[in-house]
Amino acid sequence: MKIALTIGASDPTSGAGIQMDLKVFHSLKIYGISIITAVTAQSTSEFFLTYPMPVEVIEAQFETLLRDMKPDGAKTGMFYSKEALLCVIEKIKKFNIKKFVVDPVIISTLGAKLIEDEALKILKEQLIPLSMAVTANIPEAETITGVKIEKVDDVYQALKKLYEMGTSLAIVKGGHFKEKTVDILYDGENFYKAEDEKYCGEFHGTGCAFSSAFLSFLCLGYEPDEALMNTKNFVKNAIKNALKLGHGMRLLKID
Ligand code: PXL
Repeated sequence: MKIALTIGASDPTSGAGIQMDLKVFHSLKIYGISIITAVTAQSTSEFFLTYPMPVEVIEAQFETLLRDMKPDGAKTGMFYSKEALLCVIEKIKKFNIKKFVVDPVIISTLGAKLIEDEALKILKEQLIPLSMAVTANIPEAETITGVKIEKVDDVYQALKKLYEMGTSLAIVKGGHFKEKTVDILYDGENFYKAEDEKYCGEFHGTGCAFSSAFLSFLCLGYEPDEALMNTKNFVKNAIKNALKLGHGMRLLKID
């Protein structure tokens, strides 16, 4: 059985963060393991606080777990602190994780800041160059690349910049466009486009579901363009069947 590692924060709703990633891995028949960088207190309608894990605890999770199990791939989500990020960078290098997907988590759907400013600079300069893929939504791609994205064509420019920052597969998810969703992947040579109709409503955790599904398909041996199409379909179904279980955002249904 393939093993995928998620490195990120706990979301008590299970709608995002490591809980969501583990559900996605399980659904795609991959054994999921996890390392926690921070604990959040949040609901579907309120983001209350972030408690960053002490860096010694993050380090201990890596050393203990990865001495025993070798993941086929890994992804990162929320780091919050600069110390957490620097520790993860060191461990990704040390344990030589090749299939490595970065979900550049910056702000939560409810507007909470999920990364310190100093850490964001390190994410761009030191984490992205280690990655096989970066999965950014439009606001994240704008922040990281400095390209203002107003129409689909602007995405191509942002993708080139993202690729130049050192990833092998730059992905910008276009869920934030009005009539349709367009996800585009750039591998340095070709652009691959996955288009779909857009579902209305406020959903929690689509970015986490996308990045963990994409990593899963890479671990299962799919080529990047096939992995993109499969991921698109997977996330689309989870959004189509989303559940209103709390008072706020709907939660994706992972079967
Ligand atoms: O979707 C980004 C994200 C990642 N990780 C955690 C989150 C969120 C968004 O709320 O809470 C823990």
